Amino acid sequence: MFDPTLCSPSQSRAEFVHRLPPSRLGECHGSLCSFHDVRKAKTMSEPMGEPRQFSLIVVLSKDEHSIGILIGRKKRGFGKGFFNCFGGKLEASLGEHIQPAKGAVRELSEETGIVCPLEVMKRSFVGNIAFTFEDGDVNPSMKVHLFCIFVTTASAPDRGRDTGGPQQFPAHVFVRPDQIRGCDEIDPIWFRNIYDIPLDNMFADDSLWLTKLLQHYDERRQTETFFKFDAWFHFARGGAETNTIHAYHMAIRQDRRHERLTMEQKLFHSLHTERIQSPSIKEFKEAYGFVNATRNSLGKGEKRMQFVLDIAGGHGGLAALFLVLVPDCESAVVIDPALCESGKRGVDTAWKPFWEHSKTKKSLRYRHECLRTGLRDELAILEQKGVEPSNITVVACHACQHLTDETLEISADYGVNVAVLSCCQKDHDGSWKGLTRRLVKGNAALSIGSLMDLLTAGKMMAWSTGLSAGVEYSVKMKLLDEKITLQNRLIVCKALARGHRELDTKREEAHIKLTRAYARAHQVRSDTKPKQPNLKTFDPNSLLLGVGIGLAISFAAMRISRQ
Ligand code: 8OG
Repeated sequence: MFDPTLCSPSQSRAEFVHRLPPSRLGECHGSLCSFHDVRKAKTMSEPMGEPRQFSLIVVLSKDEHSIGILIGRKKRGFGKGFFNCFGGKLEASLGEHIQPAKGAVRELSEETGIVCPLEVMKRSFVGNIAFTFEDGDVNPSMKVHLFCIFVTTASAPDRGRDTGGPQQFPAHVFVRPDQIRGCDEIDPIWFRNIYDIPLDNMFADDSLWLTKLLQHYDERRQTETFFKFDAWFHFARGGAETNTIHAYHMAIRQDRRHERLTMEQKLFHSLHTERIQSPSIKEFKEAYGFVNATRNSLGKGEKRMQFVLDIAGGHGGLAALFLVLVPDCESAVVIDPALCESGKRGVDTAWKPFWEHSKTKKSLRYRHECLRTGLRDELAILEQKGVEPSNITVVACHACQHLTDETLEISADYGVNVAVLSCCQKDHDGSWKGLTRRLVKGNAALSIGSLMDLLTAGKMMAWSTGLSAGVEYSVKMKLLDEKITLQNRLIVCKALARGHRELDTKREEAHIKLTRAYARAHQVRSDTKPKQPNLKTFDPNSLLLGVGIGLAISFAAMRISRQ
């Protein structure tokens, strides 16, 4: 819990230039016990009754390069003239003692115009700060409930949104550019360079905890680690006038919960904590299984999913998960004539930050068009750009038979990889349906869905499939967890150049085996012609035996004729 770096000067590259000198910041205590010992020794009168309760909200912003902070100059009240974060006294009559986040929402809105939903504020709780004073009789003790939010200036299409971001902490709030304004109590000002904040004109404790918090987010902008702490500060007499600390203790809880979670759990949490209904949890699990099975079948490290085209992908959840889970996946395009605005927003809110912060630049695009024109056009564009067909994968989740057939057909025309999970399989001329009733194993008949999928896989394995594009397909059928969906047969077709070693070698091996088997069956050696009689190879012993038998027969015949 104790962070020793709090006691030493900042180790970071950038320094807070206006930080108060150590003589004003008091002694750091590694334990709460030793802090309280000093506090008691340095207090003229013990605080009476319950501490007064306040809210305090740190407002941050971030762009690609840095984070900024919004602070305000106090025009009146405790600490008048100081710069500070926003907040104020909790109103018990409004239920704010029970729900401090409520008070934080109210104060933030009054002092800055920023409207933060209560749920978001609750999630943004950082910890409690206890302030005690040497002259406790004049300055009663205080308990501050600290919150921290990030705000993003929303462009017109985003205005309907109030929250975003993948993790529950720190939360993001969207504001209109003209929304932030002050009030008669405080004037808000942005400090785009956090290291410039006027710490010499702020409460002394800010030089300790606020600098730590800012450094945390400045250094870890790309991660979602929490920075939570509780702190205790004991001020020397004189309160805000002397603004000097005697002793302090900070218990930092760098919550690494999210670091321990698997990627699947993080993605799930993101949907859950943002209360997103579309994509649904079922759709998430299905898409997650789809991406992993495709990745395993197409082979990792081959860049086969560099460009993904998602057919009838709706909200784009599947395409988004390819971007998140496949490091080499650079671009995903959803081709679907239907608009799914709320689902798109859900995907964006829950998962965009995961691919946005990856090392490679990635993009998700929507094309509202049917696959006949949309897919062909996208493939033609990639072809024109000189993209290798083997680096393109077309995917379709829950495609009906017709969609499956066309998706596979177009993909084979262009010689690209393709993975489909079919549903509503149809037997066009009805000739297979009857057969399924007879194809019984034990008591279980083969379903028409399974049979049609096998036939579809077979079509892709046919010698002629992909011929015009110079490829042939290595086809696998993967079964997703049937607890997620019963339509769980994923057909993954890997495009291989004709004469590709993988298929060639297998065919060659099969040919050799067959030749040997043929030779055994016909008792001929595969590498020699059928034998012709050859005197030279006659055994001399058999010759002698033959002559002997011949003589014996002649001798016996002579004796019979004499009698
Ligand atoms: O309602 P009023 O503006 O007086 O509330 C005081 C605000 O100032 C409240 O948000 C809590 C905050 N505050 C203190 N003391 C300190 C302090 O030592 N450091 C910081 N950063 N804020 C403080 O009252």
